[in-house]
Amino acid sequence: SKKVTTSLSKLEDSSLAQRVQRHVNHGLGRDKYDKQELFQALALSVKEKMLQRWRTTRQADSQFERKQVAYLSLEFLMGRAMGNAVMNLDLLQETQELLKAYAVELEELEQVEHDAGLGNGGLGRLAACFLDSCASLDLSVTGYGIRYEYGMFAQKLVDGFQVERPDRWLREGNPWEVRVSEHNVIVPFFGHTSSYVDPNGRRNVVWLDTQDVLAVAYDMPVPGYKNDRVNTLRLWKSEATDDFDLEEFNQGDYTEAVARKNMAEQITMVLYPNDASENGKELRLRQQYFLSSASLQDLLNNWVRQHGTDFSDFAKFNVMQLNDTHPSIAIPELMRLLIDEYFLEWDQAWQVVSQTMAYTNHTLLPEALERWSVRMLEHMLPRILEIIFEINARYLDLVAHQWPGDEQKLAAMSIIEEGNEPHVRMAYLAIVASFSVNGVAGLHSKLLTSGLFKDFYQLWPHKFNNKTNGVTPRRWLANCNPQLASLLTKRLGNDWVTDLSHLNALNAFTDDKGFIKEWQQVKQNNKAVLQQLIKAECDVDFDTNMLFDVQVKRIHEYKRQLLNILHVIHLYHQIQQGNTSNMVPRCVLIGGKAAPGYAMAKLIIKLASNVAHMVNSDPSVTPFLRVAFLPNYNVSAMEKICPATDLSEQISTAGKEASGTGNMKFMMNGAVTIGTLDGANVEMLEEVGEDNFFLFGLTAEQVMQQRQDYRPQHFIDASPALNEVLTLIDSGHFSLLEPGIFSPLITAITSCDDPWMTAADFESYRLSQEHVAKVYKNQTAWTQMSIRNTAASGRFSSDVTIAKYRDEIWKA
Ligand code: DL6
Repeated sequence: SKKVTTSLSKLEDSSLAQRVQRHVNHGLGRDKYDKQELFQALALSVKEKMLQRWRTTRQADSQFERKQVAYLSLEFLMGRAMGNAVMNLDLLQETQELLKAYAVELEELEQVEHDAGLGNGGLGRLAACFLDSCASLDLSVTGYGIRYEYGMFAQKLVDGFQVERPDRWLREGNPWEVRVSEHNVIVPFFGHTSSYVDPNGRRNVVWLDTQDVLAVAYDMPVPGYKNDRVNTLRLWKSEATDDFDLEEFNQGDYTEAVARKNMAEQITMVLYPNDASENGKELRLRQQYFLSSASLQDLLNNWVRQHGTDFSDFAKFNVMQLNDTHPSIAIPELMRLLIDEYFLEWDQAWQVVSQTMAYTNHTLLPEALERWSVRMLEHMLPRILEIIFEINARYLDLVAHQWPGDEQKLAAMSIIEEGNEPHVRMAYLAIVASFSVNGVAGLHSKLLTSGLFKDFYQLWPHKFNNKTNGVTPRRWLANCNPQLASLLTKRLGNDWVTDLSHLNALNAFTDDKGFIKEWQQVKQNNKAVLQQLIKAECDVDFDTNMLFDVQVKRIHEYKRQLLNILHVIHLYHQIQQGNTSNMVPRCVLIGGKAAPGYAMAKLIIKLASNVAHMVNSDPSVTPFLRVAFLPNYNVSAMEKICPATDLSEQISTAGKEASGTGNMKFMMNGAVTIGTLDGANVEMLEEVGEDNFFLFGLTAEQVMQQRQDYRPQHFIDASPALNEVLTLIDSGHFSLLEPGIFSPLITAITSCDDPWMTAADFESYRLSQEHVAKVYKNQTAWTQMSIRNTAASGRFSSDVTIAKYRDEIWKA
């Protein structure tokens, strides 16, 4: 091992330039190479620079017996790795210098890297931000996820309709990953259970005749910011086991063997693209169990290697953070491994499980709360279902003790939802087994304890806590907005990169004319970059002198892109009427993916596209308004969008958006928010003050009250503007070739059952937008608001969030 270390450190010592040259010359073996190949050579070289640090990190973590955190998540929306790695490893200058020999800019090379789109949106990107913060805070945290062959689908627009295309992100290989077969484990599926009494009189259960799948680890390095730590993101790939193939083969059933092999490999083939509704599919459950089992076996193997099979101290050195309920099947799986494989008694095993599991909830939407049919579990994971039943029986004893004779309470709180088709409520299972349950913003956590999980809060108030989300300032400020970053560093020094509270000091410069000018110049330059992107992707001309008004996120009714479009139509109508005197010219950008099966979301995209087309093709309108729907919104697009945005749209129905994290990225980059009192908007407003935030709309409480007797027509009658807009859509003005296509949207807005209350908030939104225009006309006042937003964004660094997880949950 010493020898390996020495040769590795030699490898680290050789310059990046030498290494790139070697990869180009020997790796590619030819004189001609394209940008993709040069990118691969550079990525391999940067990875080599990390190898020694990676190894040292692993050794140090095991030697010093630090508490290890496993962050279990079905999604890690990492985006591109190059820019981040070069910055965190402090290789920027060296890289820029060496690339001169190849006559290429680093930025150009970065563009050819495929996004690692292993997530849907907020939840997956949060996991990625957390990994960066954990490494930068020198915490021993391993991310465990799935190496999907196909990540989040690529979105194309055809005649304004979303079309999904497969995302083969691994086509060119992934230079950052290392396949580590020594960590392979076997994950069982199907089969049946049987019990026997051993010579000591203990009843043991065995899970027999299983169909086994091999889990192969692919490690990705996660470098901390200039601190020598390199943590690991371990992604599991499913493969057929050799044994399995052989057995079938020997029976002469070759075709069947190959078909089964495909079944095994299917598990990690594709990411489910639903962000806010449960998937309910058998393959999804397989993915969840596969990830959970492989990761737990890995953790237990590590433990046993160092400590043997005494697990009494396990919880002292291990904690598992469950990113939503997606990996919560890990709870019965850890019970199974401890009881069936290591022969712990139930109570001992439960002690371990309930002291190591912590659960983060990311949604209040009932349609996103996972439930698995008992029937499906019984077939696919029979031993796991037995354990869930046992957990439930013991827990219900406790409930019965707390609320004697209250049968209704028992049924309401049971992990098993009875009925024609009984289901396991995964959130309840997660709460019962976890020592910590957290929401992701103050309002969200409050709504959890006062609503969705009220009974559980009564039973175990100590378990519940809030951890407001954050985003990493390395990717979302330092790396994506280099011009603003250098302006900040010039004024404040560069400690802000690791302690974002330093940005507060910007408030001292809000009256500094020179500073204001520089700030404006940076924004202009960033707008020019986005202008080019919009031209290239949408063939729409954005004008950098106009206000850039942006809403990018998954398309969902609760996020209310529809409200935004209604306002755009209102502006369009006003312009056509010649009412432009108070108008500020603006470019409206909307982007985001709809879940493939979500018809309303897809219709909203179609409306945005059609409206954009009408607006952009009317020369009397374009001096005041331009609209683009950007296809295939992803992490890399956001890196160009948030630095260039003036106005950030965070307009969800209050009480529906758990936190939001895009809102924080915009704020950090000096956009001013127009938003409702929802999710983390509430805390952003608290930080920046009402004068620097365009607030509108019903509160969460008012939304709940309104729901009792909602009359959208009342709001439509009271708002001539809304009336005009709905009439215009209804007239077919935006659907000349597709008559009636948008009527489901009108029906939704005018329905008393509209849970998103678009009509109720329209007028307040419109007035707030008028206020935006008024302020924007005074460029100095606007810039001061912009500066104050960046200044107040320190609390939304994921470093702050992770420090709280570390101190209050992980105790690491
Ligand atoms: O916590 C990260 C992110 C929040 O910022 C969003 O508000 C929330 O919608 C999102 N939740 C999901 C739902 N998935 N599930 N379950 O993506 O989490």
